[in-house]
Amino acid sequence: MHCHPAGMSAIWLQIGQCGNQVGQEWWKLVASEKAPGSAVDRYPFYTRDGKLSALSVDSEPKVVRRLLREVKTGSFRDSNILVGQRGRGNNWAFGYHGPRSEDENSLLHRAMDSFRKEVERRDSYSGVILLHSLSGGTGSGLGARLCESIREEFPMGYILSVAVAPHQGGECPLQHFNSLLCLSWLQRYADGVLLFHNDDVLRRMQASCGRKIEQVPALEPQISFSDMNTHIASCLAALMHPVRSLRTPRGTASWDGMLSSIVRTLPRHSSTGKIHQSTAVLAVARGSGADTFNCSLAPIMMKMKQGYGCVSWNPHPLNYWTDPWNIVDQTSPSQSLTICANHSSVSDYMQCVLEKARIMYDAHAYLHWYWKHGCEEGDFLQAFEILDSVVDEYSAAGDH
Ligand SMILES: Nc1nc2c(ncn2[C@@H]2O[C@H](COP(=O)(O)OP(=O)(O)OP(=O)(O)O)[C@@H](O)[C@H]2O)c(=O)[nH]1
Ligand SMILES: [Mg+2]
Repeated sequence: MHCHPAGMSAIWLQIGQCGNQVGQEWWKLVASEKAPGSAVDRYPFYTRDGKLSALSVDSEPKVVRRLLREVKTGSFRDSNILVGQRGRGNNWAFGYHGPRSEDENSLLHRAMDSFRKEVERRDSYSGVILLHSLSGGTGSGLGARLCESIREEFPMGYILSVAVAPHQGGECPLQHFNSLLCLSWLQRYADGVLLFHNDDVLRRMQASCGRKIEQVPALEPQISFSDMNTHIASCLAALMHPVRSLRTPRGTASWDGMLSSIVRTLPRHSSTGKIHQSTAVLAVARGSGADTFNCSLAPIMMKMKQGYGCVSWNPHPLNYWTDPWNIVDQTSPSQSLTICANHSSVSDYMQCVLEKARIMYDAHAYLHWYWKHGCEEGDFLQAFEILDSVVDEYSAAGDH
């Protein structure tokens, strides 16, 4: 039986430096020769003529140029590569509205034209997966604009955003405004957001190589962006690569142990002491012992329900997929367990964005950069309101 995760016949749209660099690792992983060979598995990521189902958009050429060198030559369709002349200077407004002098030939219009053609190239269009950062001018601003335009033009297709949140330590003062605006746009126009927080990604990778967090200041990570992107790409692959629930020879996977170590890293409660909860959880088990996951299902499900604090009003909060092939580690017999949860701890991050953005907004700091590129007060007020209500909803998640 084939399950149909988000990847099926979807278009991958990578935007800005971060989006393209994460995309680079993603395509290296799923388009590699070692990836499972059957045409069915490769199908969702390619169109019939063998090109990747992907568009690459950036306001400046250098990152995309590198992408084209790194991913197998000819796998991207030339007309799906869309670059501009200069970056958007970490400014959401500049990314969203573009340079004033631009007209129908703008990056936005060119990207939408290519997107439309990519939709027409397939029998059925199911949706789009956006890869982008929440804080770069292009990734957040043009990302938000493309999300909005795609929703308007293809209202029935789903939109999943894979968004990367910046290091909290502060790389750029505009990041809080950009994240605020981008998150509020995603809340309005996307169906779902898979959030990767750069601090979390770094922390998890450091934990897995046994290094101490204190030794690595956020701005000079010994772990490079490229390492972090490989990690993000494997999480995505573990979640979105097609799965088959087939019977396989028994492995010796310790699902219980893997689950325990994942649950241990979850934040238990918010800064105000409220216990975090999940409205829904998806677990994907891959590898040679995947069928033993099904065998030990009841205790694992119980543990997952408790560990993730599943809300009582959802009668079926847990979902699981299994696959005998472990896309994440193709070198040896191995197992992986990946969990995707709608967990209220994400509201801690949003709360932090709201607080920092509010302080800057009240002090009128940096706002002239946003007015200059076409933003209005109403954009900010609406964004504050939307994000406030998301935080409130998470905080009331268990109360129904
Ligand atoms: N995980 C990860 N984060 C990245 C990467 N590149 C940039 N970032 C993060 O993305 C944010 C900056 O956004 P970029 O994607 O570089 O910006 P952009 O979309 O190209 O927009 P402009 O350059 O402002 O036009 C910062 O928070 C960085 O930490 C990357 O390769 N991996
Ligand atoms: Mg850039």
